[in-house]
Amino acid sequence: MTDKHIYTSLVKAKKEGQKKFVVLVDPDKLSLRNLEKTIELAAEASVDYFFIGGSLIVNNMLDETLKKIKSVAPKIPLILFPGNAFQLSYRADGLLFLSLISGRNAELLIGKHVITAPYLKMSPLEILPTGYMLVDGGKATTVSYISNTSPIPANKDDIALCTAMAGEMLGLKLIYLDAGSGALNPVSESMIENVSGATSIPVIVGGGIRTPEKALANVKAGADVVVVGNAIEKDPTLIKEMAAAVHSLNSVSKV
Ligand code: 1GP
Repeated sequence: MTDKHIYTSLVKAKKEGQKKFVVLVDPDKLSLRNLEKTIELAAEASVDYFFIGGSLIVNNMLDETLKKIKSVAPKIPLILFPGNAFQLSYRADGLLFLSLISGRNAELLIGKHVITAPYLKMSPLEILPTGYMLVDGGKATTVSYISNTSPIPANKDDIALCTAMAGEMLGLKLIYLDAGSGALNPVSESMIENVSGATSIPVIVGGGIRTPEKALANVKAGADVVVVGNAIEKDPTLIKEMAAAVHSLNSVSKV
């Protein structure tokens, strides 16, 4: 366990205008060799966190992946981003306890949470209650299919804003705006601006971010945390530029 204060550090960073960059690792998609390279590059680029998860983890690599990351980059906290209730491992530091607030599937709003609560209560993981909002990214996603929910239309900033406000009022601690893995269109800057302007909790943004320019535009629009998965799986060397783009605002705000 490297960090038991993930949420405290996220809130502090938000207050100070320090932006965080996350590499999402889907244990199903990376070979162990690629994984090692990705972790080394992430450590060099001062990536802030790893999110570990996928909609379906079918190859039983979750524990192996966590073990590998811990051995190569022990200082970067590992946060589970579970696609379902089975994606649990005590090797991680924290867990996004996701409530799919953009959808109307009661199981994913509260049902699965009731089932997993006693296990999580006993676990050493830091639990991070997260309002998860799926936004239309221009193509059907696994999450949308599996969850049997429709995403928020990409141009409906008002729906996103009210959903995030309600999530915060319900006591959720983080908002995650996600266009879905490999989205054709990432979440728009205007939606990010609206959501972050209407809430005071940290806002995580991911899905379809392929360039450092878009990562930078997102933090300028108000994202506190930027998550990239697919683009880095395809080209791990992107990590450096992506992290630098997100962190570039940090030095500006420190001056
Ligand atoms: C998906 O937000 C993540 O849930 C990351 O998406 O893989 O498209 O970067 P990408």
